[in-house]
Amino acid sequence: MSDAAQDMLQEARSLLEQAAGPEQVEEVRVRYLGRKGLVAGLLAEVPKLPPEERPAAGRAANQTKQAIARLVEEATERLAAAARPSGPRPDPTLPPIRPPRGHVHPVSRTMEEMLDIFRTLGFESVLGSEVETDWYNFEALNIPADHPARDDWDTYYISDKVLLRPHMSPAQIRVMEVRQPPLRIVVPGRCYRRDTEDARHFSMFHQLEGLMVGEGVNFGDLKAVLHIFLQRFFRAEMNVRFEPDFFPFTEPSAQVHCTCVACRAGRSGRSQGCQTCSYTGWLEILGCGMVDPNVFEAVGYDAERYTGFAFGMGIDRLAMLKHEIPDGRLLFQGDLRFLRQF
Ligand code: 2NL
Repeated sequence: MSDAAQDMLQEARSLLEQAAGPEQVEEVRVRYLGRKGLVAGLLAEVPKLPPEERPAAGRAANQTKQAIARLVEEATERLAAAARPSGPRPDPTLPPIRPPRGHVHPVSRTMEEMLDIFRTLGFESVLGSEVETDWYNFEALNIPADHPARDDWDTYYISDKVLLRPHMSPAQIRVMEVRQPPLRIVVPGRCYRRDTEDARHFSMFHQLEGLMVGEGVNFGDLKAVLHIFLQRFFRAEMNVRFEPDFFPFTEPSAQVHCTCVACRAGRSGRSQGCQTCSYTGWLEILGCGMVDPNVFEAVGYDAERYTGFAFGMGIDRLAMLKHEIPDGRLLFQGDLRFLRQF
């Protein structure tokens, strides 16, 4: 093969090896094998040579042409192979891969269940803000600045007069400010308290408060609503016990106890109790009372005409009792091995 033909083949080979796509291979093919390409130029030179050199030159030119054509084919095949997906082909008859599906958190579920029960008793649910002012958190609730009861709700302050709510009452005050009785509302949500965390105390927790205001609303109504609620929530017959207590915003106030849901001592004939009820047979389940007239005055209600009751209970605590969760911190640590059980 002539030097010129040799060089041409070498050059074409190196260009084809570097080709990164079919367009580049095609460019090389046109450059060498096209009608006006370099190989055609080589062949056109043959008749101009002395007669004895023509056969060899012609053979060299034709061999170069075939060699480059083969290289072009190889390069095309190499690029096609690289572009083909590797591994097994997808099977379109298989069911689709579904993204993992989450589910409702046990505290949210408990909250929904509670709201459902109160809804059947005529209570609508209302939401409020987690950041509230001193007025809604304390002043309107008959807790003046120097009152020792403030210590019970010591919480996180954002400024002198703005703080994270330590209970759900602010949302209820806001509803009373803009609506007249009769009123039946429940407000669920997150609250904050400065607390040392343990199995039953958290600096963030969920509470549900309720309020009923109207003419002639009395303590008997309060007892009936709470008794019905507890029996529906725990799906069991329950004894309830009201014990005098104190809250600045209710008078009289009571602490409500109910049959221990873990051992049902008292209702089952057993009387020993268990660890959950500290061997008393009773669970301290919520606080309540008749709304203090000072609260009605703060929101502009006629305290001579209207009476009402209010109550508050921990949603996390009810979820723990219902599902026998021994340590409430499990609810908020986000460990899916725990949460997937609900
Ligand atoms: C408890 C007790 C309670 C209330 C909350 C309330 C709200 C207004 C007016 C009067 Cl707007 N009272 N809320 C009343 C009694 C008890 O919660 O032990 N919570 C964990």
